[in-house]
Amino acid sequence: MAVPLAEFCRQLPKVELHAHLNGSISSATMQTLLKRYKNRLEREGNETPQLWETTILKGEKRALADCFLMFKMIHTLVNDEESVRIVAHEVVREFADDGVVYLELRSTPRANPATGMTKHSYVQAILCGIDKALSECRTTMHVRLLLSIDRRQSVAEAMDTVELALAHVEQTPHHTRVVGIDLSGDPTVGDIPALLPVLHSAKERGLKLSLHVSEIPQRNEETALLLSVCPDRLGHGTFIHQEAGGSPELEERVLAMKTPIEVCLTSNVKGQTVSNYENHHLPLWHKRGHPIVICTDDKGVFSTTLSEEYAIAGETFFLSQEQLRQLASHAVEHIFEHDLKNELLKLSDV
Ligand code: 6MZ
Repeated sequence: MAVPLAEFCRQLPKVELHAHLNGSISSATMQTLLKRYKNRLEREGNETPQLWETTILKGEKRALADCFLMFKMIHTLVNDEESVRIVAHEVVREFADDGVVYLELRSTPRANPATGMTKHSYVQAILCGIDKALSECRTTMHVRLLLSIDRRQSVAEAMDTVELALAHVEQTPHHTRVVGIDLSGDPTVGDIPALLPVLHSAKERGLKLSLHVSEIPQRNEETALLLSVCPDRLGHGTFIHQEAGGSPELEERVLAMKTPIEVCLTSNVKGQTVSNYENHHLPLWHKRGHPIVICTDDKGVFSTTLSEEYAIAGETFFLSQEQLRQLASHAVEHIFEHDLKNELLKLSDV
């Protein structure tokens, strides 16, 4: 008898390639962070400021702009090395529990002079949390990290992130966890032409690139510029395909480049860039045989899991369990850690 879809998707060995650390915090961890934050304010004799919601529950939606307000709120709570360690540890543990065998997390290095956290110690704290989670993990799991450039950052800040990533690679040449750079942040802001040389430099110096492109409509020109850097993967790309409101030229260019697209179903529906699951661009690419990878984006903010995203894709687009297994297996080809591909392919073939 066939295994029910939800259970099949949970058991499937999965690869998560698009997960923002601070967007992936579960409500349970958020409670821990809130308690820590309130205790600290009380100790210092300060009043707790108004706290907003940090998760969009099942069946609810928000404007994309409101999602970015949630990240601001989360950053208020994740404001020192210990909170970063807690978050990285819990997020990795939860992905492991969900059957993820290879995880590429991404996060924007942040300094906070008030707590002594520097961008360097921020990254160290993530690595420390990942190591702790892996040491406790009962199953095989691999984790890598991309450092994110926020679109609103200056060229100097973006370059600092590239240098930080390269410094980590140099310090740990044979077992580096930092494998690349992500470009993300509010898609309505930022000076992309100014950031292009930084992205080129990262690529030339050996870092992999995953760039958010066309997450909102009418960004064809900007997306064309970002494609000129030859990114290794694209985040969202919701409005590239001509049937999704992009352009035939852009669609053909992406098809010819064969650049994998990280698709985030629930994120796009809850953030209201896509009206419903049925109207998502996933099947448009899948039909053309273009590589897509199902991802969560922000499993905490959007209240989802990678297993649920596979199940939603299966149900919405009438994909068989065998097709879902193939999607999970093909995702391995697009990981940024080349040396693990064979080992992971064996896992996903069972
Ligand atoms: C663009 C996003 C995003 O870096 O603090 N981020 N950027 N589009 C999205 N779609 C909803 N979701 C998250 O994680 C939070 C940060 O990731 C980016 C934003 O810059 C957000 O502030 P980190 O770990």
